[in-house]
Amino acid sequence: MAKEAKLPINKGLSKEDQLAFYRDMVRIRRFEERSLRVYQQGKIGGFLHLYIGQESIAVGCASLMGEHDHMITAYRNHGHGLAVGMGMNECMAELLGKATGCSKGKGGSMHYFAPDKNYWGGHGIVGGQVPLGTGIAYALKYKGLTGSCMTFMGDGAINQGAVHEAYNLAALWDLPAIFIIENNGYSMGTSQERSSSHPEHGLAARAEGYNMAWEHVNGESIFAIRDGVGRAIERAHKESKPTLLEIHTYRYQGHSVADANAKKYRTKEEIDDYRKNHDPLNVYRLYLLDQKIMSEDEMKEIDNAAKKEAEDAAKFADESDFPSVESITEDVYWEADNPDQRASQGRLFFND
Ligand SMILES: Cc1ncc(C[n+]2csc(CCOP(=O)(O)OP(=O)(O)O)c2C)c(N)n1
Repeated sequence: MAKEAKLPINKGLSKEDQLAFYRDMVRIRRFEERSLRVYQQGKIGGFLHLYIGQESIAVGCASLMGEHDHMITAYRNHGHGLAVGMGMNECMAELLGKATGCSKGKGGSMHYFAPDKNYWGGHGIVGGQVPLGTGIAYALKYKGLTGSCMTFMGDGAINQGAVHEAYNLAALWDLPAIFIIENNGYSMGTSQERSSSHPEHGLAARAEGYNMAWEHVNGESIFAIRDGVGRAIERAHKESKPTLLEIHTYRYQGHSVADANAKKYRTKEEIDDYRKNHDPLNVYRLYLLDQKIMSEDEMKEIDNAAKKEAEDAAKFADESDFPSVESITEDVYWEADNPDQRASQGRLFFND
């Protein structure tokens, strides 16, 4: 890990930068742990897909975002939302379906959105976000902006047809698209080995078929993530070319918290090994201590603050109101809510 910290993009990081990465990862973990308890109290309807174990990816990627860099992801979307700066209150309230939630309580766990932070959610159809992310990259190029769109997907999404149509167009049209496979080894209860046919070089090597650059990245190291993603952002900004990254990671919880078989398709030894030896938060924590960048006391302080923030958010969400019945038809079509800005064929976004 110490060696990886010296990777080019991580040179010259200040103590504040490194502390912020740690704080952001801890905030995601404590938020998720608190939301699991809220779920167990029966206050969350529908699904809850936890990101615990993958925090380094969202935080590493968000730490590299500039003015015109965007993010879009699938349903395991809490980590990315918090990493780009969404507040715990609006995130927790959304889980409970409250009007104070980021999607006014109408989206729930799978549909966090913060367009003001270049964060385009939160999508439940496996692979459905990939053509959308490619469209954002297209819009950037169309508008002549120097930016990129990071589109996250699970290893299960890689076999969805629309994903490959999007890869093809991104490569064909030289779009500043960054496709990030968060390979946590399983799609629901099926291991990647049993669901994906792939060449010797894994899922990322499928990019070869599209003449697209690709890389494998070690997801347990935030520095390795920043390094690989940094290169992809540079390629997008300077050459307007896409990249496919396969970041190797793990999730400790089941597919969703309603996954009763979470411990059946993976051995206890496998889960314990990841927790003990490959946990991105712990690996980073040990690095910060070893390099004397942070003390145990500073870490405790960050941890306590994150726990309190999550506790306060749970209270805020609990005390918030549900959306009114009258509001059920709002936020379905932009044009219905904004008759004065009527547009056709989606040209509104491209015209502004
Ligand atoms: C088109 C489509 N097919 C099936 C599903 C049901 N489904 C939801 S999640 C999932 C597995 C996806 O696994 P992966 O992409 O590896 O993501 P992970 O949950 O591991 O982060 C499936 C099959 C769906 N939501 N959409």
